[in-house]
Amino acid sequence: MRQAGRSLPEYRKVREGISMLDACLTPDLVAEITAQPVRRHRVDAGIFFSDIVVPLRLLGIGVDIKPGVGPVLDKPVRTAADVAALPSPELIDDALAPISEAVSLSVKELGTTPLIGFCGAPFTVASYMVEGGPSKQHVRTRAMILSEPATWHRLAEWVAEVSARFLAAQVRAGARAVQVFDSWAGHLSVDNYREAVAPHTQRVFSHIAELAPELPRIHFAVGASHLLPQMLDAGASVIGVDHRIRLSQALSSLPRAVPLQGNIDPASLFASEEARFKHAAQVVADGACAPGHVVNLGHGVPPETDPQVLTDLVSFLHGIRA
Ligand code: 1CP
Repeated sequence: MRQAGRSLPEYRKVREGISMLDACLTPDLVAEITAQPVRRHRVDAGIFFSDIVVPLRLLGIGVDIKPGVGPVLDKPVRTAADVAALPSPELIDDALAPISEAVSLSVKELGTTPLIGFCGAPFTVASYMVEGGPSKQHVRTRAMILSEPATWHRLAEWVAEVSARFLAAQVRAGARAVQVFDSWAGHLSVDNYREAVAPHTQRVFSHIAELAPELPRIHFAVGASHLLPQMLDAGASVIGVDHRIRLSQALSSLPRAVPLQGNIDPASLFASEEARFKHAAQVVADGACAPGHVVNLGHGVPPETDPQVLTDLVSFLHGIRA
């Protein structure tokens, strides 16, 4: 999950004096940061150190990740003319070398531990483009879907093409699973999701499925318990589940049984150890209903998390499996 590294002193040390997006485009630094949480916590997979807005930077769009805020764009994309002025998506192929190199180095650094590649899904990335930065309700983006559907579809198609190429580069360079983050899709109704979002996310998944049919394709959103069947339909083979719904409930809402990921409440990292382990054990027991369960938090690691709490949680979870 996002930002496991952010709570680590060794992460803060190597990031000193370098901006987030510059760090993402420095391959040996990416490999080091990707490996840090794996070395320390002994988790079973690493997640590529990058961000969902890195493809925008690669295409020359003015975007920065402001510390303590998140991705911010110089010029929001709000009209048909703004969308028409975006660079052609294929141009990203000429800028992907630092990503391919960073993945290759990360894979080498991780040894036998697999690397998970990722990208942002069209709705979530487009929401940063339309809003101009992080937002609580994504109102302008959802308004565009309602009143300017043609502009919306062109923008979502653009993001899908760019994200798919960014993710495909990671797969070609050795990522062993992919995760598509549609973090903010939970704000959409089922109808809006199905009509305005699913066809574009499907484009991302089908691109990867054609390239590497056997690779697990994880799909994740926050607060999206009502959308899980549609998220599976969009072409995923594993469904990420936040902490709001039991895994058994998530599974029974799906048209077919697939492996699940996630579900440990990030708030449990701040609870007593007894309560945390009890909760984690319940999640693992409930996850046994699915044909597979990638044990994970239901969302990112809060930056103020005590790293030792994560190390001890991983060790507790490995003990359950043994
Ligand atoms: O643990 C890791 O470092 C993994 C790499 C990773 C991933 C998978 C980062 C690094 N970002 C992401 C994905 C990402 N980025 C998502 C989807 C996953 C999720 O929901 O958590 C989203 C929504 C973003 C956008 C983003 N980037 C935010 C959220 C802002 C908001 O709207 O609330 C933030 C804070 C960032 C910055 C960022 N990305 C990654 C890191 C380590 C950081 C923090 C940078 C820093 O402070 O040094």
